Amino acid sequence: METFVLYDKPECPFCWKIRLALAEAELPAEIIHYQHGNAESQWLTLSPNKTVPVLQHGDVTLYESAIMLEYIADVSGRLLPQTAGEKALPRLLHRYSDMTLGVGLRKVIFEKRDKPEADWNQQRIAEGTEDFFDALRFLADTLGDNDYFAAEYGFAECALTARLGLAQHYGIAIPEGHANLRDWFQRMQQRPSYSLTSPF
Ligand SMILES: N[C@@H](CCC(=O)N[C@@H](CS)C(=O)NCC(=O)O)C(=O)O
Repeated sequence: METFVLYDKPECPFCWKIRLALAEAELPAEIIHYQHGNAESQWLTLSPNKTVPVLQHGDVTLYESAIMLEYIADVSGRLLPQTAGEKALPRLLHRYSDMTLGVGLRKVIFEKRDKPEADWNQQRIAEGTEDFFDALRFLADTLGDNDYFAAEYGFAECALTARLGLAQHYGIAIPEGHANLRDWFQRMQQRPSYSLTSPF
């Protein structure tokens, strides 16, 4: 199989999700920091959105992480269940991770990242944390007693593991009331893909 090339930023949740997908699908990949040396000028020509991740595979170039997940699933035959109905939930949860869970978390990270603690806006952090906790409730209910969000490891695991990994690093723990989600995250962190892809 031809090697994948991923233009990447370590702490970007979209990039981390793709690193996880590549690792879990056991696809060969070269990870390039998008701002290193020549990579920056190459990357700028590849992404019309000027965002990372960008994924190249042979003559295919992808610049939206949702499409990358679909491509990785198509190429590897992993990460998505078989039927249209079974595929719907992991796709929806992946979207939920980016569009809903990510909103509160982003507020907290942008407030804390690269700033001394004395400059943090605590109200903004509290608001972001509350939004994040609100979004977690739906995930805990959806997971229930299952090992994975779908029948097996897939899109939801890649997307949510990256978000929860970032949350943990920036001081937000999954509330104790969501024991199922805490256990799920612990299991995700024990997988080889986590240590292989974590920026922390
Ligand atoms: N919808 C895009 C969003 C990607 C995105 O927002 N990436 C951010 C980093 S997390 C980015 O590249 N920002 C510009 C920069 O860092 O220079 C995707 O899913 O791939």
